[in-house]
Amino acid sequence: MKVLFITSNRGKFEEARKIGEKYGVEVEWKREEYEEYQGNSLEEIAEKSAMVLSKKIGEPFFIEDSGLFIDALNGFPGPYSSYVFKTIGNEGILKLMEGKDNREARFIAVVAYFDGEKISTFRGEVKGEISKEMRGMHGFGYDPIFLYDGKTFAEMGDEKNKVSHRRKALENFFSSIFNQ
Ligand code: ITT
Repeated sequence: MKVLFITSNRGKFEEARKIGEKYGVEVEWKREEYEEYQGNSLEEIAEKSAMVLSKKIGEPFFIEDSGLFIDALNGFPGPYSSYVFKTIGNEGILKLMEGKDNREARFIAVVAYFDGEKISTFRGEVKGEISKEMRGMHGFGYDPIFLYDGKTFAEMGDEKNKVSHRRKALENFFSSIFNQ
């Protein structure tokens, strides 16, 4: 079974491809920037963006919207994670976190799947902490500053794929759509 993943982010695609393999799903990359609908929740953004894309793409596809939510910053950068990463990056986040005792954070991923007729969404979440400095060479985005069980996601390599928010969202998605 093949399914199209529309994303501009190679890191996301690589992670999804490996997870798909375990489900016998071949995840095919359609590298495309699309206009991301703005909204207050990842579900709203993913669903509305998929709706716009479905008018253009005639076959089944999924997109995934994700973000880092930091407790001490009231959930920032949340739905703005992509923009914040491109502007202030990991160094900027570490600066904002200087002097903060509560370093708890969550990654959340929402998959929106268009089956040719309707859109369904699937969610995944992982809890961790913001590190004090960047560590590790693997992964992408905020991985070097996201601590899970004493290691950053960027230090975990493929181990990250066992516990990530994307893994959980995709598992929900693959198991409910392709495992029937
Ligand atoms: P799309 O084309 O799929 O939208 P994007 O990179 O713009 O790709 P998002 O809008 O979902 O993705 O923004 C998510 C941001 O959060 C982006 O900067 C990612 O680098 C970061 N992010 C998401 N998942 C991550 C993960 O597993 N590890 C590290 N950073 C992550």
